[in-house]
Amino acid sequence: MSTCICLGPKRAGKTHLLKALQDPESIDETTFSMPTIGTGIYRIHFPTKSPNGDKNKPPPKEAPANIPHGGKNLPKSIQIMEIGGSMAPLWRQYFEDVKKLIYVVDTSNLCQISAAGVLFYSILTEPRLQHNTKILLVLAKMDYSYRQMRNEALLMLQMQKLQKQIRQQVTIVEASAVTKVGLDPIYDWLQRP
Ligand SMILES: Nc1nc2c(ncn2[C@@H]2O[C@H](COP(=O)(O)OP(=O)(O)O)[C@@H](O)[C@H]2O)c(=O)[nH]1
Ligand SMILES: [Mg+2]
Repeated sequence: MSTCICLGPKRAGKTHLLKALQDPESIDETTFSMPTIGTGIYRIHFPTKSPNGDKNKPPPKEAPANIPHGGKNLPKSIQIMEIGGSMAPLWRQYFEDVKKLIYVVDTSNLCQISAAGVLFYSILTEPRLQHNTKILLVLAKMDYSYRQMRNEALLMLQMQKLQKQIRQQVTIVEASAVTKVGLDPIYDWLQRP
């Protein structure tokens, strides 16, 4: 079975982001996540896009999501596996048949960001992720005023150099689990085949 996995350094914001995607209301600036030990599984239901409804709200569990997206048969939910940051040496065990890979970087953590780029590079050069894996880079915690701006963050991650050396197309989204910025493009990316 093909999978979607979420990776990134410790405390980058993976759990917060996945919980916010599951239920935007469950996260605010006071929410605290314990470090993920091992792995965690999140089933994310895509919000139905009604013209006047709250786009960020996932559909109620029972009601069928009956608004097809442009007539296409897009999935209504997706399962994502978070692999805890402390498991980085073991990430490779999970690289079999990965369809989508989300890499989360904390833009407010200057000490971590360069190392996060090195780790990202080592993932993208992994042979099993060369062909059918779609990559999403999430610049997380964009609500912090002292975060790195998009361009600085990409510079510190050495994205330009990295994109020249890898085959995969990397989609980049700025996001915050607190303000919900960026959740919509992430839903779209997850839902696309
Ligand atoms: N302000 C803010 N803080 C966040 C956000 N995401 C995560 N955090 C904080 O960072 C901590 C670690 O996040 P967590 O999701 O557990 O990181 P993980 O180790 O990558 O799963 C959380 O306890 C929050 O305090 C965000 O979008 N905005
Ligand atoms: Mg976690």
